Amino acid sequence: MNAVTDEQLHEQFVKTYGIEPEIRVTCPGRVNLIGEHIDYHDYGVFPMAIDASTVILAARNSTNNIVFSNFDPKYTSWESPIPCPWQGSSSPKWSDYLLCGWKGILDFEKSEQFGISFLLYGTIPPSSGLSSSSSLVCVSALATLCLIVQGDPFQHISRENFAHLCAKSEPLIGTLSGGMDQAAEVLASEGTALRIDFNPLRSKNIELPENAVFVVVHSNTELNKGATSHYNERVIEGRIVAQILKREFSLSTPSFRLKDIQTLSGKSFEEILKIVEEIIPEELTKDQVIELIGNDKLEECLTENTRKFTNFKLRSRARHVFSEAHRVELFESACESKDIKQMGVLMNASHRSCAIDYECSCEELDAICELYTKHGALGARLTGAGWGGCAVVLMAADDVANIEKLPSLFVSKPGQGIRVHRF
Ligand code: ADP
Ligand code: NG1
Ligand code: MG
Repeated sequence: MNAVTDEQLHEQFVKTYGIEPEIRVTCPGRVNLIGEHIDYHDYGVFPMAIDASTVILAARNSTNNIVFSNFDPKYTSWESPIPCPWQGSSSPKWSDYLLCGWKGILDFEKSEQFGISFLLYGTIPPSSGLSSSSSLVCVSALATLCLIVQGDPFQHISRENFAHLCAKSEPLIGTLSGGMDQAAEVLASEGTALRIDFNPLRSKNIELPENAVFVVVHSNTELNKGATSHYNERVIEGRIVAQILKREFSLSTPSFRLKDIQTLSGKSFEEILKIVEEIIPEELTKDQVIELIGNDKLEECLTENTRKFTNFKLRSRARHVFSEAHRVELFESACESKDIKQMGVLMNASHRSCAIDYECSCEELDAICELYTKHGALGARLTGAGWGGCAVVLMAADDVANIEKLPSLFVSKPGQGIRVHRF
């Protein structure tokens, strides 16, 4: 679709609903520079917001209906009378992402349901690792909040708490996701990347070296995470590793996040990686997991829609998580000392680890990384959950001419976070 102007969107809203919009919320997508599949273990990550975004126009209506429509006709409109009984979805449609944000805010505000009209328009390539899904959740949550409270919504709830609320709401579509995407999209400031840490959620603005250019390249493949079980499988495998390590270190914490286990064990990254090689089996069947940790501990790891899994890869998954978390630390130091070569080395290592140990790449993504590396990229890696979608490539500014003829989606500079305009 061609770019749509604010005026066209406004006109479409009035035409669709016969009322004026009260609010416009704009939320960016994000590209993760490094730190993949570790946010759900509470390890720090290193994303930045991008210019591509999702926009929502919103108003209260007097019809006692919740109505969502999309400027792009390929997304069919959705409507429900209130009270709407929605509690989540296991095969999400686009409207379900909006319902996540809507429900999160109504529950938080302890608000009665009321009639609302939303019109959505998004320019983030969907299912491509640039987190279009979270931007739908966040625009919906903020629009709902702004229809309930007056003035600046971030005087009412801090940006951190709002991002946390959105992160807790998105799993209603069935993905056991971490909090990176909502945090990146809510906490970003224009011009700087972010180092985000969890539990409690906090972020630090980090300036990227001036001679570093990040290019986002689409592999022309997509994966809708909500419609497959790859992502949840990885989360569960990590939880099982955590249970085995807890037993090894005699820890009594209820947490099954690998960062908590590492912290409580007092082990360095090098030490814990060595222990993983020594004691974590490469692969186990469900029965073997039960034999090793007991049925109760396995049950703690599973959710209703992950109970069906029968085989678990463990050692290589753990190797990825601990080594990737370590790479985030090293990347931050390299970035601060403006060592872009080292940043590239770490991005390449991250891609290898995602591809080989975490098995979340695909042929097309590997080919993109190879192609750009051949043309002088310092680093290239998949971004987001993977199995399709986009790669992020680091070029030295002087070498950008080398890639002019290659397919690229956009050159990315750190963009701003979610924002609201009241008409
Ligand atoms: P991503 O990596 O982009 O977050 P997900 O698989 O998590 O990918 O989410 C993609 C889903 O988000 C799509 O299948 C669609 O339901 C929804 N989505 C993304 N962009 C839009 C849009 N502009 N309009 C409607 N729905 C969208
Ligand atoms: P994408 O691919 O943008 O949906 C997902 C998760 C993140 C994180 C990354 C992998 C959601 C909402 N987001 O991102 O939490 O785990 O994969 O690093 O599921
Ligand atoms: Mg997503």
